[in-house]
Amino acid sequence: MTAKLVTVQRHIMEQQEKYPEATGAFTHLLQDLLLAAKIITREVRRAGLQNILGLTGQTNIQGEQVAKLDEFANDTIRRAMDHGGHLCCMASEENVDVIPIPERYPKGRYVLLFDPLDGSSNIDANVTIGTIFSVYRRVSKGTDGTVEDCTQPGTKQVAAGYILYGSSTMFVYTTGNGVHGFTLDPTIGEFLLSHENIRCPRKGKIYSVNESNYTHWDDGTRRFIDYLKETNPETDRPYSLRYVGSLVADLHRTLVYGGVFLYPADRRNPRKPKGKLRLMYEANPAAMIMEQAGGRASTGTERILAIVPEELHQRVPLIVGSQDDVELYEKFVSGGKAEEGR
Ligand code: AHM
Ligand code: MG
Repeated sequence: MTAKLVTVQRHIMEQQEKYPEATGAFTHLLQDLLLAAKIITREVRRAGLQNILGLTGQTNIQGEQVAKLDEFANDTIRRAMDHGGHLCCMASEENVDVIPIPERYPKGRYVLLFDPLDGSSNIDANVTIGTIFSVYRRVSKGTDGTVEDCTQPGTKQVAAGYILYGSSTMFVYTTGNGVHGFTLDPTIGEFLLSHENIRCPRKGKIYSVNESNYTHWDDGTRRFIDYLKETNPETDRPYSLRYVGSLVADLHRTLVYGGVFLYPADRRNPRKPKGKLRLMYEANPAAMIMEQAGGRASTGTERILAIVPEELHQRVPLIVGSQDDVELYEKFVSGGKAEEGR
């Protein structure tokens, strides 16, 4: 006998049954998102065969070039989510303002934040990309959601997850009861449970960072990376370096194999004084997932989930991964010695 067969829909319903007050709205919300995931998967898989690679010629709120697939993924999620009656508003990394629910549709009590296609600079080279999202409960009064609903601290997330368009498509999510992974079986169009209750190893052997930014980092970060390159007596070899350049892919590997992913602040780079990754669309969902798997997520000095957001598109340093590796980083940036982290 191999593992039990469970669809993601069934799993989500079983999770919700633990909450007697649940109305089913949240289950429907995730189901609508899964539809978008399947449609984006279809387009990503055929991207080289149709005219959807390359750039639209537009620049997004982040000042980055918008790829055609970015735009497609953003539109697909909006179209799948705006009419179900579960959301009061959405916010996307690709849009300047909060996305309202159109007048003609009912409004609900949840808020969806998402990066529709993370790692989009990798698309044309056929490298793994992903979608990453967070769900919150609305806090504002009135019918339409507001920016206040979209800028809650990460501790208020009711769910977080990502879809990884890799060698297979995976859906990984948490509602605060562990982290569960599902693999899309393209022959039946269903996500099936493949990774139940994922646990991030307490300590890893891999670090993941864009090291070309080394000269722009603070001393603690540089010393930490130098330290990881020394021989580790526990393994008799240095940490290995792996960097895809798609957060969702680097996060997934870190979750499964352990280790540490870093996108620190570039203190001497005026373009990235607070790092590159976005608190609301990338850091918070990554942090909830990692903490739920037994790992840790930090700016180096502060728990990611405890940050009180100042604005929708805020950037933060993100250091996420195995508990021991992230704690060791924190010791380095606070001026502690390497030996203390052993
Ligand atoms: P994007 O949301 O525009 O795709 O940018 C975010 C991406 C992350 O996926 C990845 O971790 C990071 O940017 C890579 O940045 P860099 O090219 O500076 O290493
Ligand atoms: Mg993006």
